[in-house]
Amino acid sequence: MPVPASFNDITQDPNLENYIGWVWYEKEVLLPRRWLQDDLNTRVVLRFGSAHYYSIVWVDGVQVAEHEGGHLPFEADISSVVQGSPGIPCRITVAINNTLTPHTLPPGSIQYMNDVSKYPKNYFVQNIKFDFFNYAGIHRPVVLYTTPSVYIDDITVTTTSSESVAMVQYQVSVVGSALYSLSLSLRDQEGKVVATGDGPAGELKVLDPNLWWPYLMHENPGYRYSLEKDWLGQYMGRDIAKAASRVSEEPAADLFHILCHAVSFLPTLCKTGSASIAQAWRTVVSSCRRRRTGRCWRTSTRSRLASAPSASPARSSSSTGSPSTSMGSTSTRTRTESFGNKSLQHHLVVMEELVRRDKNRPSVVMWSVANEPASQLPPAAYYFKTVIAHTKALDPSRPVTFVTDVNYALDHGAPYVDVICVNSYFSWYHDPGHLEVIPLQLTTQFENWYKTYQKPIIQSEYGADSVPGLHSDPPLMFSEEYQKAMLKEYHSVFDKKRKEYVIGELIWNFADFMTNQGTTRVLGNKKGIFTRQRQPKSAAFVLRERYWKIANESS
Ligand code: BDP
Repeated sequence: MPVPASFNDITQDPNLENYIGWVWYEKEVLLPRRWLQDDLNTRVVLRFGSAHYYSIVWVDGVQVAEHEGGHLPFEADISSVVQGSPGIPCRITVAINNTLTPHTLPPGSIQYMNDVSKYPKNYFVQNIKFDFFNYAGIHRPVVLYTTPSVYIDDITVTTTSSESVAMVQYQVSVVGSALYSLSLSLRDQEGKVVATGDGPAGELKVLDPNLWWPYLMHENPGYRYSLEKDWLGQYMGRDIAKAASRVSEEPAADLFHILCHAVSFLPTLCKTGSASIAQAWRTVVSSCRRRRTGRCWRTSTRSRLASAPSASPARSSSSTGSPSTSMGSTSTRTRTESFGNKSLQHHLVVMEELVRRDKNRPSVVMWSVANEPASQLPPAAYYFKTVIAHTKALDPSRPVTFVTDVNYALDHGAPYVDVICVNSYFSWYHDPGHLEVIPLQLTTQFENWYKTYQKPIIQSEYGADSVPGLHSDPPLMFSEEYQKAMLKEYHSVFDKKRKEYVIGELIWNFADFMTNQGTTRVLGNKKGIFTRQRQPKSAAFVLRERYWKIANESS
């Protein structure tokens, strides 16, 4: 099986496509001799970009890692296993289980079908209520790398800025020795040093900073500074390491109002499942730039981010959002169970992993901890209070939210978010075919949320399926014309509320994507404004025109 890849989409075997349970990967690798000479104090690390869902890793039969969670990186120091055996290949074995339970993120459950008159013996199905195909396997690259045994484990950079000065706070965590020296230089895009600092924590001052702007908004968008660390570590009296590394740092601006017009995104590609994430992103960025269809992405469910709210993989089941989707219903018991302590503890760890991976990406503007959870259930209050407080403690510099589709009066999580993110499907799941109800229902939705919480609101999903090439005049559901007409109705309300408290609109979805099979899904979800092959539908041109107009108004 190729790595990285979703094993589901690689062959034509339906059993592999729908496989649930343990899969095994194994590979022998010959490590460079210079990594394995003890006196160099080399630390050898095995890193997985992500593996879905629960993984156990062995090197030469010795267990080196165990990881729960399908979307974030994990790694293991394997030095003690591989040191001292130069010239002998080491065997890396990985067991991965993609079974979802009420405590995984996203949650799911296994249902055994015991009626032998209907199903073969030991027959079971995985019940999920989220709307994407549960791709599995080693989804991101696996790498072996080395560091000295004194090494930089983590770096945190935060910025504040005004027109004439930017402050860059940094914190560098060095592991392996208390004896080291560290100096930092901040370089501008032309390579000129604009500020320097010493020691593991401090503040750099940049006069007349070039602030970062999204493209379309500025003649010099995406300006980047580089933070270069030069350090010398000492271990047992010996100099063992000298390293320089770079992170990008872009002084952030308060961009919400002007930024948040674009797409929600599920990073799957045609026939590559959830893998090839770099390529998936390249196509999103390229489509959005070249076709001018957005400058902000809400990354949903798979938690890789761009200039947008970043999402944890938590997608619970919701009560009201998509009653007609074909995901099979998750019982109230499962949903309540998913708010228990076991799920909560796991969720806190997932947020730690997500924030650790992405906190230094200046284009991440907000963390989202869940999509459409059953936040009408009372245990949601404590659950979201805790997850949101934990995320804020991990990163006090960004707002935190989750995406709701629950009625404003019933939602137990909303009091804890900084920005209300609402999904709604007027004229689709509610009042299907009745485009004329959108203005009234959407206006009421916004006014109710604002009246209750006085917080800024983002419409984090709205949309309609369209089968590319299907046309109808007058616009009927599933035609390209209907998708366009739906947009027009939503946009007229956004335009009225945009000047007040509605600070963003994110259509569902960037591109069509694969889901479980069901009676409302035609080879997947067709709410994309692009096809799965990234070709534009008519709706993409409507959005292009709109975002151009908004960008010009605000520049
Ligand atoms: C929303 C979900 C999204 C679905 C969408 C839909 O958040 O994941 O794909 O509905 O049904 O409620 O198209």
